[in-house]
Amino acid sequence: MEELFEKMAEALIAGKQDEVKKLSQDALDKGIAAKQILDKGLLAGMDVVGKRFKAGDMFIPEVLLCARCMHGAMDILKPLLSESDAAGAGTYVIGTVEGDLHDIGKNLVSMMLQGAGFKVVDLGTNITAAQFVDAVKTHKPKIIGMSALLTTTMPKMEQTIAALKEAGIRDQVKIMAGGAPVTQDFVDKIGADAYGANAASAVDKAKELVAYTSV
Ligand code: B1M
Repeated sequence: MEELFEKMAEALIAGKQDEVKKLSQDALDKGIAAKQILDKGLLAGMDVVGKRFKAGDMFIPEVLLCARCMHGAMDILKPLLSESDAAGAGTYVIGTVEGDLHDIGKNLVSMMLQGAGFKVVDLGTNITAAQFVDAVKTHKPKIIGMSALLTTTMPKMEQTIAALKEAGIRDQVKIMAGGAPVTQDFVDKIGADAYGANAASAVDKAKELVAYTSV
């Protein structure tokens, strides 16, 4: 069984979408639980991908291929996983802020978070402060993540935090911000809880925030 998990992780790291899907189906046919396939095969592979990406040994196109492998296999596994199992790390609401249509980085972060076991609610792009507030009320996430690629849309992050405060729900959620022009200093200044410099570090920070809120 371990050999099958290893093959699955290796195929995922190599970005072989059909093979990952086939190996996942083979494992199910052998009676292996979907949760085990997710944890020991797919997430084990994504963990390596995250580490290599962070170390600069893998690049965005390769990471996107791995994320696609994950998605392909998840299509088979999702119906067999209970919601609580699939979202072991908690719910994460993500979106690109108002006025900003860039979504490649956000999508990458979103896929990596799913790979790490978060249930991701992706609001899309051009998301207003009011939409973030509504999403927190509706989905009750542990974390919300805002992405901005334009210097002109960065202030929307601070406005969103102000709107959450005004709605009285700031303390119910951790807030993460990222995107090319965003820095740790900026994140500190606007009062967010964590800065994600890239997709891999966003996942690490999200895990830390969840561990912190679970204590
Ligand atoms: Co735009 N654009 N763009 N663009 N674009 C930039 C951002 C720009 C730097 C290009 C430049 O001038 N050199 C510039 C911004 C300048 C500034 O504000 N200082 C710019 C501009 C000006 C514009 C327009 C205004 C151009 C125009 O119309 N005159 C316009 C704005 C549209 C709008 O949003 N309202 C525009 C449009 C576009 C396209 C539609 C053509 C396209 C977007 C397509 C899409 O996203 N679907 C586009 C692109 C592709 C870019 C560049 C070339 C690439 C961005 C990208 O996807 N990078 C970009 C130049 C550049 O960055 N080199 C540029 C790859 C991506 C994986 O990286 O998004 O940084 P990134 O995400 C990283 C991290 O930042 C982090 O993790 C990701 C993975 O490591 N991260 C997070 C991101 N979000 C995170 C959230 C987190 C944590 C980490 O927690 C929640």
